[in-house]
Amino acid sequence: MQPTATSPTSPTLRREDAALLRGAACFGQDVVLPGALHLAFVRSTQAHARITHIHASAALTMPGIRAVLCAKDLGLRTMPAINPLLPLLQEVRFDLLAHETVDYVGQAVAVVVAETLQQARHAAAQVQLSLHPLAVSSDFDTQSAVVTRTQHHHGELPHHAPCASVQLKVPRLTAMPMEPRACSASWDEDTQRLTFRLATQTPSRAQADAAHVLGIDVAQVRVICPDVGGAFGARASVSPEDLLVALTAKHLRSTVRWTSSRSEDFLAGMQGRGAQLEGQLWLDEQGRMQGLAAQLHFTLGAWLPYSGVVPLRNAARILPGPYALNHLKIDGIATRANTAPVNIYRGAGRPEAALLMETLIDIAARRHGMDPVDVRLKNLIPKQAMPFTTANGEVLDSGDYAQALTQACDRFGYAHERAEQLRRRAQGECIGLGIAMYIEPCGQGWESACVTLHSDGRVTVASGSPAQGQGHATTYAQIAADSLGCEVQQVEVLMGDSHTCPVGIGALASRSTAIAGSAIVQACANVQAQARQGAAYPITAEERFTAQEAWSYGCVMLRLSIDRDTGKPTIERLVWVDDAGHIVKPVLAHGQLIGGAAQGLGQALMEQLIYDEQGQLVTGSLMDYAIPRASDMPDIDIFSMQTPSPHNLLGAKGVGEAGCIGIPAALMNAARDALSPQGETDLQFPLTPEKIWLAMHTTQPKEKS
Ligand code: SMO
Repeated sequence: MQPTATSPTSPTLRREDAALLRGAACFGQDVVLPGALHLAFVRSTQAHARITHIHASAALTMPGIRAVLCAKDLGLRTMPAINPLLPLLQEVRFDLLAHETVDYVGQAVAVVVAETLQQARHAAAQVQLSLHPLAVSSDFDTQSAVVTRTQHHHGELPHHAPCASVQLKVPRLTAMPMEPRACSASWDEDTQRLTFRLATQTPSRAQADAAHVLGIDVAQVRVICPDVGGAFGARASVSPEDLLVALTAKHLRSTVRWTSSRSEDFLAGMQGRGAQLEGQLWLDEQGRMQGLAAQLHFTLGAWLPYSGVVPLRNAARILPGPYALNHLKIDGIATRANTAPVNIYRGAGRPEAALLMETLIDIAARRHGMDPVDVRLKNLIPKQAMPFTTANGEVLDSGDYAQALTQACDRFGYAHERAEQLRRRAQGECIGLGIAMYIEPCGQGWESACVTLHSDGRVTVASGSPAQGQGHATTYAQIAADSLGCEVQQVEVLMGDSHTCPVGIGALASRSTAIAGSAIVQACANVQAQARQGAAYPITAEERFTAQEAWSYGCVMLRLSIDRDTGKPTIERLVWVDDAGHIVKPVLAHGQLIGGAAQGLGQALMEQLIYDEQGQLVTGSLMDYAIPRASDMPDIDIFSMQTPSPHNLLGAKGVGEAGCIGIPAALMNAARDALSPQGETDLQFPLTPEKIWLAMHTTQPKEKS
C-alpha cells in the first residue's frame, strides 16, 4: 500500500463545528435545569487522617442551604468494582464519601446542597473537619502495599552486563479539558427514574454504575452526555463525585447539579501517568537485540478508578515495542499512595513503554558507536512476519515498521541532519536529534450501532461510543454514507444518550473508528439486505462488532536546539510518520495527531504534578502547572501510511494517542543526544530549561562499564 499524505489541504469544518464555533454548543454548565439545586463538596485538607468530627451546624444556618449530607445520611456506599485486567492483591473497596478516615487531600467528606452555586460553595467552606493525622504514604513509597503486579518472562537474558541501563521518572499529570467536571442528576419520584447528565467516555457503564449505587434497575437510569472539550481518559470512569450527585438527587427527590472548579479538578480529578521505569538492554556486536529487562512501578492514588490498572498492564504488554525480541524479563507493580486517583490518560501505558525502549536503544547505540537508526532497522519486526505474535502473546495485525522508519529518515533528511548537527556542534551549538518508534494498541472487544433507514432516504445512526471532541459525528456519518452510498447530509448521528443509543463499551483506547465504525458498517449492510428483500420502512438494524486489537505504529524524528545560556529547548523540525490503517476523515485524523502531539509535548517539556511529603498538592493551579499553548507548538510535518488492519471491517486503526506516545520519547532522545558529547546524562521529564541547564553544567560521573 502506498503511503498518502493526510495533511489537510483545504480546511474542512466538521459537522460539530458550526455549533462549537458559534458558542451554541451545550457543555455541562450550559444545560438548562430550572429549579435545580447546587451541590458543593466539603473536601479533606489532609492526605491521611481519622475523622473525629464534622462540624456542620454553622453551614446549616447559612442562606439558601437545603442540606449538609455525610456518609451516614446517604447510606454507606462504595465505588463500583474495577476492571480486573490484572489480579488485585488487596482489597480496593472505596467509600463514596469518607466516613472513618480520609485518604487524600481533596477527598469528598460531605455534600452541601443550596439554592445557588455560590451559597453551596460558601457553606461548604464553613464546614469544619476535625482530623487526627495518620501516616502518609507518598509517591514511590515502596513500603505501601502493592495493589497489583504483572510479569512477562520469556527466554533467557544474557549473563553479561547490559549495554544500556536507564532509570526514567514519568511525572504525574492531570488532564486539562476545556470545561472542568460538571454534571447533574434529576430524580423523578413519580416514575422512579434518574436522568443523569454526565460528560463521560463510557455512558453505558456510567448508567450501570449509577443504577448500582442507587439500588435501582439500569432501565431506570438515563445517561445523557453533554458536549465536552476533551476527556483524555480522565472521563473514562465515574468518580465518587459523579455518583454522589446522582445519589443526592434521589435522596432529596430533586434535581441537583455540580460544577467543579479548576482547583477541584487539580485536587480530586483523575490524574494520569506517574511511574518509575527502569530498563536494561543487551545488544550483540552487530547491534541485534539479545534481551530486555524492565522494572515498572506505577503509583496509583488512594482509590482505583475502573481502568486504574490499565497503564501498568499496557506498558508491560507493549514492551519491547516494534522490535523482534523474545528474551524478556518484564516486571511491573502498582502501589497506592495518599493522593488523588490515577487513571488512564491519553496513551495509558503506551507512552511509558515507548519512552523506556526508545531511550534504551539510543543509549545502547551510543555505547556501541552505532547509528541509532541502524540499530532500530536491524531489529524491527519485518513486514513479511505480519501478523506477528510477540513473546507476550500480543498479535500485531499489520504494518511495515521499517518503511515507517526509512520514510521518516527520507523526509527528515536524516544523513544531512547528522552532518548539520556536527557542523553546528563544531560552532558551539547544542543540537540533538531525537528518534522514537512506537506501537499503539487500539482496543479489543465490541461496540454497537443501530442504523435506521427512513422511507425518504434519511438515515439515523446511533452509536454506543460517544464523542468528547474527537468529531465522531462527522466520522460516523461518513462511514454510514460510504456504506449506504448516500450523501453525508442525509445521515443524522446520535450518541451519548442511553435512551436513543445502543449499549457500548465507550470511546477510549483509540477504539471508536475501528470498532464502533465497523459496527456501523455491519448495521448498514444489514439494513441494505433488508431493503433488498423489500422490508417496510423504517428499516432498522442493530449490530455489535467484536474486534481483535488493531495496532497503529509510527516514527517521530525531530531536531532540538538548546540555548547554551538558558537551557531552553526549541524544536526546530519535527517529522512524523504514522500508520493508523485506513483513514476515514483525513482532516480529523490529522487533528487527533496534532492534539496528541500537544499533550505529548506538554508531558515532555512542562507538565508535572508535585505532592509534598504530607501529601499536599503543591502544583494545584495553572500558575504552578504549565500546559502548552498554541505558540509552544512547532510545525509538524505529518506523513500518513495507511496499512489496513485485517481486524475490523474498515481496516482502521487508532490515531488519538499516537502523539502522546511518540513525541515524548523523541524529545527525551533529542535532549540526551544534544548533551551526549559530555557523556550520558540523567535528564528526566519535564525537560524544563532549568533541568537542561543544570545537566549541561554538571560534570557527569564516569560511566561504569
Ligand atoms: S487514555 Mo484513553 O481514554 O484509553
